[in-house]
Amino acid sequence: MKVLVTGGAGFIGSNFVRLTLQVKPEARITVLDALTYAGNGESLPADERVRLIQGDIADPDVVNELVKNADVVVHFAAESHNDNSLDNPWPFVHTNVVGTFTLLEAVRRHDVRFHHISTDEVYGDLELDDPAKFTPTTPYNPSSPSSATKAGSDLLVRAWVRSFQVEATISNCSNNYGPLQHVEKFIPRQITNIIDGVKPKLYGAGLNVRDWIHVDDHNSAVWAIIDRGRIGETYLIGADGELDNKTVIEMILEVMGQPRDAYDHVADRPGHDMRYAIDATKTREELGWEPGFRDFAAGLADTVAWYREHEDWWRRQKAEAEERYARLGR
Ligand code: NAD
Ligand code: TDX
Repeated sequence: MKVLVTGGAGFIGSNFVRLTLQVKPEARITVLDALTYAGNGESLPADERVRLIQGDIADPDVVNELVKNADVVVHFAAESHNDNSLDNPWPFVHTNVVGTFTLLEAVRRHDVRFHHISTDEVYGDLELDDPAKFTPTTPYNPSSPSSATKAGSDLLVRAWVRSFQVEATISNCSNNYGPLQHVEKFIPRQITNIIDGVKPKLYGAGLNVRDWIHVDDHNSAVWAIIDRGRIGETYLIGADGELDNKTVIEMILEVMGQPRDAYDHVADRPGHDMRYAIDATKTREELGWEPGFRDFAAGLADTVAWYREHEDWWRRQKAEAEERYARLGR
């Protein structure tokens, strides 16, 4: 099986490549990645079954050539950070919308199976006391330029399935944690701050809730969808991991041997979504998928250990990421 992984030098994509080598040892993997600030070739394992092509998913020539030779395209490439989209939305429109369009045109032309990786933030947010969670029929209601461009890309996929019979599926997953995540994101930012002797930074009061899932559980669900999912369907991926940000910061501090209150409150993110929560019943019942990581505290401790052991991997990103936060006042 020839698998084309877009964005495979990023956080979730590189973990997907690693998982694929284990669960599909016969697969040959081509990673197409622009190696933006968020991509790192060193995240990929050195293995003769994996090759990295540096290129832009919005470049039809590069995309056509690679899609033509693939059996399945798994599309992770994206601009993925909300704070950056508030600073400069254009790369989000380029990659998330134009890039996804370019891939869809190529899979349509060459009749190749496509799986689109999306996010729960396309549904907007929930109130803290809302008994409902997001389901595959929740109306789209994105808040930020990042979520709006991801929502736009999902709608393009749906239209290409219906109008052009493209063989595609979509997954919308909740917040991922684990190794190889860029230090701009919430959990790695706090871990690496503490390693550097800097206090963690909590936006606003920290009551916002995210539904945490280990990156390997996200990726095992992606394979379940590619293997057994129905064409044209949307599958939600989540592991019932709701926690507020204040609690997560306190847990990180505790794992790292610091007082639980040794963090700073900083300015809130404009338009900050209050709560995300996934109902993954359809994915569990229809595909027989179950998350393997059920103990967030243990997964967090492993993640802390990974960042302690891989300073050479993240050190290069850290100063630049903190400079961007300093400009945003966060
Ligand atoms: P990431 O920012 O770590 O990685 C994105 C990768 O895409 C990088 O390697 C980058 O170089 C590459 N890329 C960006 N623009 C490109 C372009 N024009 N052409 C080719 N490559 C390009 O992101 P991530 O956290 O790994 O997220 C991957 C996907 O999963 C995204 O679609 C995101 O919306 C989705 N998702 C993420 C989360 C999360 O918690 N991180 C949760 C749900 C869904
Ligand atoms: O320093 C921080 N302090 C803080 O309190 C940072 C960086 C974040 N936060 C808060 C904001 C959010 O409520 O933590 C929460 C998580 O923030 P992010 O890691 O930026 O993730 P989020 O905005 O929830 O978006 C994530 O989930 C949806 C992914 O980054 C997206 O790619 C995915 O689409």
